[in-house]
Amino acid sequence: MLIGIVGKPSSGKSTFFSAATLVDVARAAYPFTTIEPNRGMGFVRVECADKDFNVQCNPRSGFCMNHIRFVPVELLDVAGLVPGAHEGKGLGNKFLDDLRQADVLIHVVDASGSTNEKGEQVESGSHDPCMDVRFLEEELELWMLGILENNWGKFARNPLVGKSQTIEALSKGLSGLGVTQTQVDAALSKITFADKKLNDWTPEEKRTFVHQLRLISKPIVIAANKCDLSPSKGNVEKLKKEFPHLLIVPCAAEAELTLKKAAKAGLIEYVQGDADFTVKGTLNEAQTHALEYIREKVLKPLNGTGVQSMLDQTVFYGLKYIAVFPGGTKGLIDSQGRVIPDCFLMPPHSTTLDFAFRLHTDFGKNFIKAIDVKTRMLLGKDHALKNRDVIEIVANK
Ligand SMILES: Nc1nc2c(ncn2[C@@H]2O[C@H](COP(=O)(O)OP(=O)(O)OP(=O)(O)O)[C@@H](O)[C@H]2O)c(=O)[nH]1
Ligand SMILES: [Mg+2]
Repeated sequence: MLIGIVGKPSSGKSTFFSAATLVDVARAAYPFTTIEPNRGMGFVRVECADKDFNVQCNPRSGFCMNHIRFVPVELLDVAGLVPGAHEGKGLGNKFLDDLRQADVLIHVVDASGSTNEKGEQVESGSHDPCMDVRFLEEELELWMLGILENNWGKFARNPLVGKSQTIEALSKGLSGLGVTQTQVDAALSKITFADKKLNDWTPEEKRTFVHQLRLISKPIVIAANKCDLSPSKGNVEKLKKEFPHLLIVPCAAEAELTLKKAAKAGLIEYVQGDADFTVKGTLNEAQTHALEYIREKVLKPLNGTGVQSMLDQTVFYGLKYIAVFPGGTKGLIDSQGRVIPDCFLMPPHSTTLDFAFRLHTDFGKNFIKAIDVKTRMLLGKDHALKNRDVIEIVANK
């Protein structure tokens, strides 16, 4: 799972990335602080299956605290995006290209309205963040359209017969975007002119198709950032009213980063995603003041900083993924004696066979049956998995 973090300059992308991953990267109040993309691991929270069996797991990756499993997800922080980026404005297309492999995009918006569309500082509350949401969708789609247009001549010239040929041709033409045939098929099912020869598609029809494909292949969720600043409250309401179809999560990335750093330094006890912290060490006056500010301005009104919640909601609510634990050959224990060492994030509608392939191609190819470890029920290859299932795969050796 790769989550791209996008938005205009100075909206707080790198701060969000750093808060989620604790990777130290350049952050500053001037546009284009980030040029080269930053990659790191964040985590999503899952109620661990070890709780159901009254055991303690030994995660191979991520960690588990009080039966809350933190499952790794990869994050990619890219350069800021300005209007006209698809034509080369700002840093141009380079960072759009960095996003090809992303499964979903978290759009970090400056909800305080204190930066303009180029990321320059303006009076707090004076810029309307709704404009940023519209422009980002537009830029992404124009970028995709550009790639489609560049390749159009290569695949649309010959008269194509039938749906499967159209899907194949469009997927080839868009292969640079990391778009799959399934996604192209799904986008075609949303448009009314899918039966028309590609050569007869009008410019408007190409744009409509690209919009549907973007919704499917690069869905966008909104992190309404800088919610510690007062104009954010009204702006979050405005954003939710203007874009009722989008997942919008208020957050304060700077506050999350401060809390995690204070916890790392042993000054406070803070579990990411929690709505409060407890002081452990001796704080000086400035530290006390900063942490109290975060408690009053962020944690109390938002019930947390929103950063962890954004990641959780992106994966489980936005993408509707489920978490599935593999059971070992000895029930919950793998061959090296570890208890429930893995947890996999699977797309919606995944079956036991999909899960077998995810564990190992050989398990998929030689699949015999699956066992629901919680109920000991036998499952066939087409059985649809649900969140927090523990599944043992039985395959021919
Ligand atoms: N008040 C407040 N400021 C924030 C918050 N998050 C980030 N900032 C500030 O916003 C400024 C820009 O942050 P960055 O993380 O560098 O922004 P960016 O989007 O990565 O910017 P580019 O790399 O230039 O595109 C910095 O001064 C941060 O301290 C927040 O939650 N609240
Ligand atoms: Mg940055």
